[in-house]
Amino acid sequence: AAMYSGASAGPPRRDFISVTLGPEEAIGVGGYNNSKAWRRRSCWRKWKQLSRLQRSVILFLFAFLAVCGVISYTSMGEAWKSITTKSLDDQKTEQAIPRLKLANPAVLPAPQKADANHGEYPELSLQKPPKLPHVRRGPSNLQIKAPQRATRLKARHDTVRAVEELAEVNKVEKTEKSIISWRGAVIEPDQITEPPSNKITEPEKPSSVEAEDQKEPVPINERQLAVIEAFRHAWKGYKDFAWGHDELKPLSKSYSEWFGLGLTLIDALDTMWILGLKEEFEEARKWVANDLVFDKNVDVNLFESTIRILGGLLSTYHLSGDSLFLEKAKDIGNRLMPAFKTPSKIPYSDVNIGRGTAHPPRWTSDSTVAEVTSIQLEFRELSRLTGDEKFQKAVDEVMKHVHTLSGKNDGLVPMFINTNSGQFTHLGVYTLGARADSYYEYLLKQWIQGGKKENELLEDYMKAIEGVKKHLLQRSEPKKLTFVGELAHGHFSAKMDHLVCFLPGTLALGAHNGLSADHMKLAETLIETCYQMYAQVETGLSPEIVHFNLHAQKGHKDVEIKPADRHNLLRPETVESLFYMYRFTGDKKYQDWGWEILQNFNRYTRVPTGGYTSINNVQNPSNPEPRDKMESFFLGETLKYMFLLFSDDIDLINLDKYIFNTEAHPLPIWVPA
Ligand code: DMJ
Repeated sequence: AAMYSGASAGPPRRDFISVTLGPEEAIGVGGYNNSKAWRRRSCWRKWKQLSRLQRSVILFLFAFLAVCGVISYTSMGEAWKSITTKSLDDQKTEQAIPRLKLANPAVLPAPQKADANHGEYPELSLQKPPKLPHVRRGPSNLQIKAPQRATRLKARHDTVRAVEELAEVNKVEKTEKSIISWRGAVIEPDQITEPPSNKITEPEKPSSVEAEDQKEPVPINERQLAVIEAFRHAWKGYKDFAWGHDELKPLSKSYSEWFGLGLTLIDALDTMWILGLKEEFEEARKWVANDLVFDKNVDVNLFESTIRILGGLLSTYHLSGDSLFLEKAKDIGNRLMPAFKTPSKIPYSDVNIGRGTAHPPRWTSDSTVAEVTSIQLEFRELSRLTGDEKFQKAVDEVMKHVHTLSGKNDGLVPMFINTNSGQFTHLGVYTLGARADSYYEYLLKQWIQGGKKENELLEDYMKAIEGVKKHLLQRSEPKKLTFVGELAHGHFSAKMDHLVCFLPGTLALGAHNGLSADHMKLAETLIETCYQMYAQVETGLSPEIVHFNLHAQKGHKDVEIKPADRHNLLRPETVESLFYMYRFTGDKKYQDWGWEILQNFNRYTRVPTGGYTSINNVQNPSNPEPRDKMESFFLGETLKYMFLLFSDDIDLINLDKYIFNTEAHPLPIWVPA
């Protein structure tokens, strides 16, 4: 090629040169533009010289190469895009992975709180991120091993694959969940729980109850057997005459409706589970599955339906692991939400669960303080389980608002709050009884439920107990019983509701959780008083309200009863406190006191044909005047606490892992002690 260089040979003949010259020579002779035009022409000629077949083959090759080029360009583009948007995708993947972890039923959900935590409860924003399934806390026999598959998902960081695999994992576990593991009276929390943290959207289930988690049942003792017998008798009446209705009327062998939602049946579900009444439980479960319908044009009381229905369904879900109960809990929880649509966000007392409307009672726009501040444990837990923060947001807002309100007296709250203004009304009256009681109980219990981080709850609780000591404690004559009276516009009244007898148990629970030892001392003196409210009465059953004598009078006991107050509704508060006191002290006298009470219920309130009845006159053993009504809390609370009181198994609803709502439905503590 060098010998025919254009530089030495002069202007070439195009045909000859077009065949023999290399590119170097062409550029050297005529410059780049000239040679390009020339090459185009010579190529065209060459093309024309090819046969049709040759041309077709070349064209086909070109077409094939073009297709390949397009394909490889597309995938290069993707690769490029993924490089340039790497940080964004990384974020997405990181978000997706924790979600997957949360969605793994091996760990209970840890929803939200993010917004609600700012400001009022700053500590909550420090809550830990969700844990990997394999780093769960708690005794090893309670830990459910994470499916290996779910762990692998994290390492792979392949979001699409991970989602598919997760669906498979969930499918398998869903099938497992539909089989209820019956553990009767030996209850262990079947999951390690976490405090709220990230928002999640996947519904969660408790971890499956595996064989290795099962313990040998602790034998049931005589007194517990007596409770089981009492429960069965009560249940027989309910089943025979009131099945699926709210309350049994044992004398008239009929029933009464309050909300028309099978209140007694729902309230009793977890009691049956704890007492080990498998057949009864299964039968009741069927009713819940087939007949419990919330889509009804009916007004329900927000507080009562929250503590009994929502609370009962949530605790039964936790104990049984049966998702039916969670589904029902979600349904009723959603239907109760319209109550919070008020100008002040303090909820109305009543909700129509079918229509989705809410309203205050006809005569006032006030709500009861205890009612609006004793629905928090349940709605907070519902948020944690569903990943939907709206439930918790609504109830936390109420607590934050009440925290800042004026009108308290050394931490003691009035009994009413206005749903328009958000202010306390009827100022100046303070009680630990009706309309205020469980406000105090839920301050402590929310603090425990949330892992003892929400300082304002603790602050309000501690202040309130100081307020009780300062304003409401007095001693009676002749026995010098310490009791909790009431304050009305500066005047002390020696009146105490039986409802106040929740207080010794709550104080003991606080002391057990690290609060002042003084609280335990006060609990010990107050439970003695509550016991005397039974022991000093002719039937050995407490009236609804007592008045204590402040001055010794010959022939008078400490406890006086007014004719209007001498009824007994089979209430649980004293037995509840006896249970806490026995758990924390081991002092058998508390069991003995409870045993006396059970015997007196059997003596004066048991109806031979089935069921127990409220009575009108605790002072008349020969005719206690049955009222013909068995309240749902007799099965939901009184008999449950009785059974637990007589048990020596601290793992039968371990108080470091569960917190009882005010209707005795145990809910998990988010970060167990
Ligand atoms: C129950 O519904 C609850 O214990 C509530 O806190 C008070 N009233 C009854 C039992 O007395």
